[in-house]
Amino acid sequence: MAQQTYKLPDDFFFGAAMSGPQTEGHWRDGGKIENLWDTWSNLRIEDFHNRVGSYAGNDFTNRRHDDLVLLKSLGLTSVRTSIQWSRLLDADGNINPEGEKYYHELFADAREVGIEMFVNLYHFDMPTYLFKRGGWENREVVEAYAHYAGKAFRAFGKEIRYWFTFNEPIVEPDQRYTNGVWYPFIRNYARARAVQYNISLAHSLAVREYRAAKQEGYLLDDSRIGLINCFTPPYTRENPSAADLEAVRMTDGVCNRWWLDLVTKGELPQDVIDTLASRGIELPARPEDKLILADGKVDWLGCNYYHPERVQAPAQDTDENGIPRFADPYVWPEAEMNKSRGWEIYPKGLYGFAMKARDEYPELEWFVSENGIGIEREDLKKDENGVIQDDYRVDFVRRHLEWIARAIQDGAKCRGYHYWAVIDNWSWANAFKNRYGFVEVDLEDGYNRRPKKSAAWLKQVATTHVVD
Ligand code: BGP
Repeated sequence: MAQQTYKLPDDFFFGAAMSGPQTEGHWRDGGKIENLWDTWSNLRIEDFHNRVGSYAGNDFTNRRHDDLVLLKSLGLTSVRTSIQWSRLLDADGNINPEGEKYYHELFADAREVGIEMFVNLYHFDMPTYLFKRGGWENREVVEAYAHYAGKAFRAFGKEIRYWFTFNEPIVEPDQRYTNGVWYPFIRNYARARAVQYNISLAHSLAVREYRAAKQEGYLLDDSRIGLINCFTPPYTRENPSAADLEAVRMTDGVCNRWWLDLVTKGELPQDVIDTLASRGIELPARPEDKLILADGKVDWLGCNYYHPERVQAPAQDTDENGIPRFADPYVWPEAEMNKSRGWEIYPKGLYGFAMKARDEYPELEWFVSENGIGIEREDLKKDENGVIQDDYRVDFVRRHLEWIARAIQDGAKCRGYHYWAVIDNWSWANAFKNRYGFVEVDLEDGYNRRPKKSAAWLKQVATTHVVD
């Protein structure tokens, strides 16, 4: 695309995304119980030494006021983080007073600084004791989540305007139950879909709790509830076969339409459920579930976008572990890659999602809830003053914002942009090696913050809404 200047709307909000487990630290303080990352997953991180992982986060709890001031000074007006279930509630499901106090203080800091906090309730961080009872495969855990959501709405309802039930609910079924990448490293497609189904119920029950709490006067009148997922239209090869298009339908159905239908229509896509059933994958549905899912409609949506999905017809019906395959990855010969992360860079994919939302879900308002580029060993890219020279970050974000601006011109109801993660934090993939920030966190220097070269550009765009 030829470089030209784009203007984002004046009321388009610009901010930062982060999560509780990736930033807070203080994993055993203030009555916090353990979650999955605390208990197991951090053990896989090399160079552990209590400096990385959820144990220390990025030292946000100690620095939160200064961090919010820093974000504000970069022209940002909103920040999304998550409440940690394992900090807010104890193992009996009661409010942990110190946890509640922590979040009241955080939200008060944000108000004082002039930052609007967006709050998400779940960022892959199930309390360990609930995971031991079966996690998302157990209906009691689904109900425990709804109970937790109800407590959070009632505790902070007068302080928070923008609420989200889940971040990327498709990722836990995939990473924990299909790909075997995250604890408990399972490879079982049917169990993954059962988890996905139960998370859909959990989302819907939480929305039900939200509406009830609103009616009871616990929430701000203009508050909103939403869901955040990673969305992208899947692309296939040129001149696709019928089987390639079928791979597109199922990839889109499981990853995108599943959630889009849930949050706009209060139902799940029947064609997807039928195809799963035809391969022997039955969801753990009960007669009362239709009414629960019907309550899953939201006020708006967050779209996390990092890379496109490229798929083709699967070479075999099942993989070597007997897992049914509906699609194989397709490597586009012209793909531009972020080699650090192994993700394709394709800014136009955001435009693709925007047009899909405009055409197929015309009432739906949404915003870009995460987008960013993670690079390893950025410390090798410092100039003589110790400032990381990250021109690639400017290039990445500018190109994505251009496609957002074009989508808005073409009628997309996109209301804002949150960059992941303006201040470096630890990554599920590889701890602190993979850095996303416009601001460096120096692990060798007490977690000190130091703006990278790109920070000046971010400030310019966030304050003017002019992308050039
Ligand atoms: C998203 C998650 C974030 C963040 C980001 C970057 O899927 O919502 O929590 O981690 O991806 O991914 P990674 O840290 O694996 O590089």
